[in-house]
Amino acid sequence: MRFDVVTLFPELVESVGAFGVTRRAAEQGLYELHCWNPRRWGSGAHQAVDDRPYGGGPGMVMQYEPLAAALAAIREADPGPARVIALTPQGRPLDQAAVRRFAGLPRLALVCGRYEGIDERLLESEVDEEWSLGDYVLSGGELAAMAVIDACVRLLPGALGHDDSATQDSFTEGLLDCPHYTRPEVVAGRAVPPELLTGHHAQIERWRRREALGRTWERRPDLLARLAPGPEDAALLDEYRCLRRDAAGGRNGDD
Ligand code: 9D3
Repeated sequence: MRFDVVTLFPELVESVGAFGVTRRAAEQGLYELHCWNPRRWGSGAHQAVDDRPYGGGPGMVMQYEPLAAALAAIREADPGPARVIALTPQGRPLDQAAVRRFAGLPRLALVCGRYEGIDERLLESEVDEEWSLGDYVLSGGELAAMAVIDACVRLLPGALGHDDSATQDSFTEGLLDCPHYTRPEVVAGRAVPPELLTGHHAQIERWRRREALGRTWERRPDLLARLAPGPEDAALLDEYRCLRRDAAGGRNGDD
C-alpha cells in the first residue's frame, strides 16, 4: 500500500513509520509513505501557503493552489488512482470500518489541514472524503493522518506476525477488550482472577467474554446497543451485573 501525505510538517508524519509495528512493516516493504510539503508550491518570497479569511475573522486559511499542486505532483509520481482523504475537524469521526476500507485500497492520499482550515473549494474539487479523529481540538490534521496510517498498516497481511491479534482486536468485533494480567500472580495485594489460572480453556473464554461484555456495558453502552447481544451474551451480562452488585455490597450508586 502507498500513502501520500500533504503536510507542512513532513518530519512529524514520517515519524509514524519510525517505531514498532509500522517500522517493521515498512522494512518488509508492506507499505510506502511519501510526504509532500505544499510550501514547495507556496507564493512569494516566503512561499506562503495561507491567507486571511474572506469575510474577516481570526486566523488564516490554507490556500487552494499549493494543496492542489501537491496533489497534482502525487498523481504524477504514480498514476494509479488514489482516494483522497482530508483530515479536518468537520469530518466524520474515524472508526474501524473506515480503516478496514482504506486498508483494502492500493493507495491513499491524505491532506492535513493547519491554521483555521482549508479553502472549501479544494475540499469540493479534490477531496473524496473528510474524516476527523474525534470531538476535541488538535493543532492540525497530522496526528489524524498518522492515526489513519498506523491503523491501516496493522491490517496489512504480514504486518503483525503469526499470532495475528488483528482479527481478534476488540473493535473488529464491536466489544471492548477484557482485562489482561501477567506475572506475578499477586501484585500489591491483588490476585489474578482465579478463572485465568485453571487452564480450563472453555472456562477462560467464557470469563473473557463476560468481562468484555460487562466493560462494554459500563463504559461504552453505545457499542453494546449496536451489537444487540444474543441470548448467551445476555446471560453472561446478567451474571456480570450480579457479580458487580455483590462485589459493591450495596455501594453501587445507581442500582
Ligand atoms: C473555532 C473552530 N475550530 C474548528 C473546530 C477551529 C479549528 C480548530 C482546530 C480549526 C482547525 C483546527 C485544526 N484541527 C484539525 O485540523 C484536525 C482535527 C481536530 O482538531 N480534531 C479532531 N480531528 C481533527 S483532524 C484535523
